[in-house]
Amino acid sequence: MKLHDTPIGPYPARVRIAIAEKNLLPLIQFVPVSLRKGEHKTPEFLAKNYSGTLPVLELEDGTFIAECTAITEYLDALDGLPTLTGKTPREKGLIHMMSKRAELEVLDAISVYFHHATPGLGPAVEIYQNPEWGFKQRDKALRGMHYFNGILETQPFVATDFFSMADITLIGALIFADLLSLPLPPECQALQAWYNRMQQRPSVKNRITMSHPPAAPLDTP
Ligand code: GTS
Repeated sequence: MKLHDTPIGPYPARVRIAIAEKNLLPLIQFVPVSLRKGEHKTPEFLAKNYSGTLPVLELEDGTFIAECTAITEYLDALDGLPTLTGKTPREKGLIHMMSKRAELEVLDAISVYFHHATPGLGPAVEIYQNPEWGFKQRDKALRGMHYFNGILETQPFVATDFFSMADITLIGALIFADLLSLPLPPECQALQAWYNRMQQRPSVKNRITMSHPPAAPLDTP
């Protein structure tokens, strides 16, 4: 399979974390796409993903799957032993709901802030910006962080009692906040403690370097 992505992106990070959690790295070939050069808006790329966003998973039969949740569901189902998206109907419902909530209330809001109230990907890509909307979305994200702080005061993970796609989505949001130097509200201590814990997971820690081939062994004469 091919993953069209960019190593440092917060949305690609979500799929990279899922790949590592599911031990699927040997099956993935990474295809870099430059957002700053606008490669994701070319007709060739739009034919792969109408929305013009990363990441996109390309299957061996030429099928393209976009959207982080859809890609994660696909990868999680491959071995018939879902660990990230839930086994029971209750788990599946809760994980889907909390992942969507992390997207709507925090991650996507930070993304709008990035594209509208900061230089974003640069003038060639950001052809329309509305800073007022961007700052409103930043404030929405900060309110969302307070909501998740409350959740994490009473449970160890975002949706259930185990690590799931909902945690991955919120991790993506806080990676985006880090990239933009948008600090977590200091009173969100449970959220900060959870994030510190999540950053210790090898899947999160190694997400950027995972696409680099291992150093070649030294040639011996
Ligand atoms: N809903 C999509 C998903 O879940 O996959 C959103 C994907 C998305 O916004 N990806 C970013 C993107 O393509 C990648 S990154 O910013 O995290 O690196 N942004 C470019 C753009 O022009 O929106």
